[in-house]
Amino acid sequence: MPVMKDIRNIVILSGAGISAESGIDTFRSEGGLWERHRVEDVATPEAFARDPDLVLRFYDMRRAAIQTKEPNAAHLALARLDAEWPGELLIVTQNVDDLHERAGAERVLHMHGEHLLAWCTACDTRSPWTGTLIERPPCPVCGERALRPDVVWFGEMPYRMDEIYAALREADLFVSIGTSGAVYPAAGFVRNAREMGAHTLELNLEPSKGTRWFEEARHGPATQIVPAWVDEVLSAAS
Ligand code: BV8
Repeated sequence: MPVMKDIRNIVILSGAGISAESGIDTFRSEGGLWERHRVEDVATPEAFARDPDLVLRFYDMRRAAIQTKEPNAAHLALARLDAEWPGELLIVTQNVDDLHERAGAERVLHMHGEHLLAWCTACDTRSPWTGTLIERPPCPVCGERALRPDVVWFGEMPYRMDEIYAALREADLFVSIGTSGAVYPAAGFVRNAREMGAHTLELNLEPSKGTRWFEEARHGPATQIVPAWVDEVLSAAS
């Protein structure tokens, strides 16, 4: 860990691994989502065009599931860091659950969208959504029956990329938590950060696909290694 007095701006990237101990399926771990569903069948625009019912049921099931889960110690530790860190901090999450927010974090950016939003393809507005979409409910804004999950599928542009790259340019510390490094552009952020001189740290259950790009790596369950790291950062900064 670098000398913390030199650290002012922190960018954190989180993935499914931070929510695993809350009971939310990851994608590529043993028994993960992609073992039971082919990505091409449920997480692409082509899949939605080909079989909308299959895709809507897949997201209806996951939207309902996350509402039965609770944030874990890793989410709570990041929320504490968000509240107490004196410098810039941005939690860029690839996750579409709301556990960072329910833990109390505020500076959260969902680059792949959110389960709890429905996107109207007729009027292009987004509405909070906790129910199902399979019955083709009317858009709360325009009334059209044209709602889809507000989730970024493969082949679609992730959200707020300009803000993310701007934060990476300013970062003194980039921390990746619970992600396999399998999907771009998120998997490339560590290299953007390094090129700009940031220190890079991987916190994951095991080495990710991109672990060689990180100056430092700590491996173990997020509920153990993330609170320990947050304690270290906040005590070094005080
Ligand atoms: C885009 C929302 C253009 C949906 C998701 C060929 C080469 C390179 C790239 C491509 C290529 N062909 C196509 C591409 C682009 C493609 C891509 O990267 N494909 C991959 C498969 C090769 N990417 C896209 O299409 C993206 N869009 O590129 O647009 C563009 C380009 C540049 C700039 C702008 C635009 C859009 C991708 C978004 C897809 N949507 N999610 C949904 O949720 O249903 S992706 C989904 O998988 C996640 O959001 C996440 O991003 C990704 C990886 O998942 P992880 O979060 O990492 O989870 P995973 O299960 O994989 O890993 C869990 C990790 O946690 C593991 O390492 C495990 O060890 C660890 N873990 C487990 N338990 C714990 C733990 N760690 C700690 N504690 C624990 N207890």
